[in-house]
Amino acid sequence: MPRANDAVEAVLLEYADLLAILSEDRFKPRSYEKAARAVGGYHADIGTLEPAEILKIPNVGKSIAEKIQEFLREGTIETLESLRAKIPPGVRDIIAVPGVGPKKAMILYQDLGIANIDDLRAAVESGRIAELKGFGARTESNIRRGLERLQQQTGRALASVAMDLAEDFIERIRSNVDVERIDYAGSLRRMVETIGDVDLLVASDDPVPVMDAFTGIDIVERVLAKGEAKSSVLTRQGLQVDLRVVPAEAWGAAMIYFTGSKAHNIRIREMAVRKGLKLNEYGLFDAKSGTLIVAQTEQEVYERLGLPWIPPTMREDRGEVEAALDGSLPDVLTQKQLRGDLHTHTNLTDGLASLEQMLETASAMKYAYYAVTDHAPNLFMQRMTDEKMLAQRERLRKLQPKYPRMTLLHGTELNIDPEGNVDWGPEFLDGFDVRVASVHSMFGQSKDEMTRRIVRAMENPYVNVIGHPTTRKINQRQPVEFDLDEVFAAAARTGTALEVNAYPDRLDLKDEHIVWAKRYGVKFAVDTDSHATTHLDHMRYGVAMAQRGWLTKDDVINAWPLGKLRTFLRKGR
Ligand code: DGT
Ligand code: CA
Ligand code: CA
Ligand code: ZN
Repeated sequence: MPRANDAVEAVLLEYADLLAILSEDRFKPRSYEKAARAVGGYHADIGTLEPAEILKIPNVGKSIAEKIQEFLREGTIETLESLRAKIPPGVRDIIAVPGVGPKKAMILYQDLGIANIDDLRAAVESGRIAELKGFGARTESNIRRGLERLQQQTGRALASVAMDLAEDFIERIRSNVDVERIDYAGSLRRMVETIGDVDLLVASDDPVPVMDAFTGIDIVERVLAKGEAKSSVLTRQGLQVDLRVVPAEAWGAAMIYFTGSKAHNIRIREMAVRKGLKLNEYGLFDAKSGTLIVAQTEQEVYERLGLPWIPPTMREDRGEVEAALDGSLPDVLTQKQLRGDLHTHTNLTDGLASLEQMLETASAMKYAYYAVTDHAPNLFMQRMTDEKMLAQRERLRKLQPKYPRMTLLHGTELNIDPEGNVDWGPEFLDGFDVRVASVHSMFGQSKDEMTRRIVRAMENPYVNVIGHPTTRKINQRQPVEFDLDEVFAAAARTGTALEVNAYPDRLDLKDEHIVWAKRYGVKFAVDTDSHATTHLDHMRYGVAMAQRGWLTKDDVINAWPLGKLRTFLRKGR
């Protein structure tokens, strides 16, 4: 079962949005939003907590705790219902349009009766918005652009969202019917950064009960199609899930077919044809006689085509088939090869968990080293001071004996200012084991300025890793612009690693950029940027992105033994 935390997070976020639209209080919505994030990232299942324990969740005060309990007990919150009664649900969607915001959404609703995105689109087209008091032509064109961006985004879910959903479906189907095999395929298995729909594959000789179990799951909103071989449903969160039932004997061929990508499939099907074979979802056949040759495992099918097994994350027809043929397919990074995480936060800044909680969770991941990298002072919201940083270092040293197998590294996440400088001078920086540096402000600089800014930061002999280099947030914020060739060349030259940030909204650098940077000899750090204990598990998304970028353990500094890592971090100082 999924944790109740997700449902509570969603309901508190809705509460925050509705308050932002309806109340004059600027702080209250923010406190609900913070509580929502805290619950979402909390290590324990909130459904199992006693009231006193709920109060211990960061950012959850008495009033919010009571609402959470009411929700867990009743399935809803009375005061939320009364807020919901005041405005149509579509108004909440409007505040998600870049350029609108809660106050404007309320005016649009009150003055023009705009109650959903479609109304808003019509109003923009008719020019009515520019005439509204306090809006004007500029706001209207901002909203128009916001709507366009929204259109590009909708329909594709974050890989993490799709993964949680897929795993939930798999578990529920398994607990209801006896299936020989069940797994996810499609773009999710290839770990593309966003997912159009989830594709599930089941091996069974008895499809009817499987389909019944699938379409009967309570998070299914609508059944789009139901047959013996294939069914499709729409979930309540609006994501489509396809399920296909195949005979167990054809599992491997079906997995290859439905994992895709389409381009990869076409490539290997052509290879089959040239060998006088025929490849489809039922197996690999002799083209003339139609006799089945192999179908049961992916391995067998690839092998018969003269290829090694190709990891799903590489099946994009980006040269993997050619590389496999000439024996140069790299052994891409695996999660087991990672020896540590070099970018994580605690509640000393904006993390949700204490240092002790983060270390406990990290040690369960069997890391050989682990870096704590809380935000440096120039991110003013985080109220960091030199004293706090030094006190944390002291605390970390005291905790070290508890973890004989995991070396605790003290680091920080520096802020790269518009000129490329960072928070501290050499003396203070020297006290850290590792320093990540990231752009957290002035995203709108020109391409030249941004290039100079990042290169300058990398030339700092203490900056080891550039955190989330393009600062994009998938479906939320565009990447900043810089000259990729110049930055990648400088990263290689200065011995600065570029991050592959595993946080599912970021995935930054992304696959194409990784491939590109690797050609310059850049080294990478695959990090979670965790702000909660549950985030440490996001490493899988970073590993997948690294695989999609064809990285091996030699390219990734946190796959190296500590001694080699330490040498890299010294940057020749
Ligand atoms: P998505 O859902 O847009 O994120 O991307 P995919 O790759 O999951 O695409 P989807 O769901 O349409 O199909 C799943 C896989 O099934 C796809 O990767 C390859 C295979 N497939 C689907 N339709 C075709 C087809 O017409 N020809 C071939 N060769 N393969 C197909
Ligand atoms: Ca799909
Ligand atoms: Ca599909
Ligand atoms: Zn960070």
